[in-house]
Amino acid sequence: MTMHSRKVGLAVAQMGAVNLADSRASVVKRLVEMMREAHGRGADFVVFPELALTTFFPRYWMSMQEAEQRYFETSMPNADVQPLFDTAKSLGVGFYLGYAELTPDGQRFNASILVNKQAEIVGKYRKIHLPGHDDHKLDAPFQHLEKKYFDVGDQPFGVWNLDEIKMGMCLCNDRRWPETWRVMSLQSAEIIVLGYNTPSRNIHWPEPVHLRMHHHLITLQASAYQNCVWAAAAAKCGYEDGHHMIGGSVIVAPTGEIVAQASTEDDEVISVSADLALAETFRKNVFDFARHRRPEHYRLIVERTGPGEPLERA
Ligand code: CDV
Repeated sequence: MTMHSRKVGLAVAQMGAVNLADSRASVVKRLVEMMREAHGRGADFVVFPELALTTFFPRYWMSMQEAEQRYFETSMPNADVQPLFDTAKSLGVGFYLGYAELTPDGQRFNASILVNKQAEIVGKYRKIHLPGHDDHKLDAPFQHLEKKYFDVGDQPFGVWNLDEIKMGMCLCNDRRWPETWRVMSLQSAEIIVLGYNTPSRNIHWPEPVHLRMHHHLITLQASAYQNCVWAAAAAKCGYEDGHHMIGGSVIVAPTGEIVAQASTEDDEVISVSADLALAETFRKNVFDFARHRRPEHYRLIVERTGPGEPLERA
C-alpha cells in the first residue's frame, strides 16, 4: 500500500566547535545563519545540536556554582537566544534546540525544545539516559560529567504536534537505547529529532575510534527502520579546545537508508524533502504494531533494569 505524499522540508544544522572563549551571541549568530541557509533550501524545520549554545562543558570538572553561572540557561528564550526565535518567526521555520536548563527550584537538566513556525515552544524534553560519571577522574584525559551536572529527566519520552507533524525528540546517548524510539513510535511519531556531542575518544575503555561513528550510524538506521520514522540527528563536532567529537550528522528515512549526511566537521546544513507517507507505508505493513506486537511477551523490558535469571518456563 502506498499513501499520498506529505512532504516536509527537513534540515539538520551541524555545528563545528564551540570553544570556551566563544560568546552565546556569536554562537546564536551561527545558528541564525544556518537557519537562513536551511530556509533558502526549502526547509520547514531545522535540527540543532545538544547543548548547542556552549562548549560541551561536561568534559570539565568545576564547582556546581561555576557550572550554573557559565553554562546554564534560566529562561528560554532569553536575550542571547531571542535572535534565533525572531528569525524563525520571520522565516516561518520551526526548530529543535538543545541547551542546559536551570529551573527556578534549582534542578538542572540537559534539555531540548521544539519550536513551531510561530516561534512558540510547543515541547520540552529533559535527557533521560545520562552517560558518564559524577566523580573527578584524575587519570582520564578529560571528563564526562553529565551524571554530576544534570538530573535525570522527569518526564517520559513525548511526541508533540509540531505544525501538523507528529514529532518526538531525544538527546545524544538516548539514541543508543531501543526503548527511546519505541516509546515515541508507540505515540505515532513521524519524525524523531536529536542533537549529540559524541567525543571520538572513549575515556572508559580503549574503544577503536572508528566504532564511535559506526555505532552512531547503525543506531540511527536500525531505529528509524524498526520504528517507521524519519530520524534527523545534529552533531556538535570537530575540535573544541583540542577535544575531538565526531561529525556525521544525518537524516535517515524510515527505510533505514541515510538520505543526507554531513561531510565536514564544521557548521554545515544538510536537508531533504521528507515524505511522511513513507513512514505510514511501513507502519501499515511490516510494522503494523497493533496487529503484530505481543507486549504480553515483552514484560521484562519494564520489569527489569539490568539482566537477571532466565524466566521460569512451563
Ligand atoms: N553527550 C552524550 O550523551 N555523549 C555520549 C558519549 C559519552 C558516548 C553518546 O552516547 O554519544
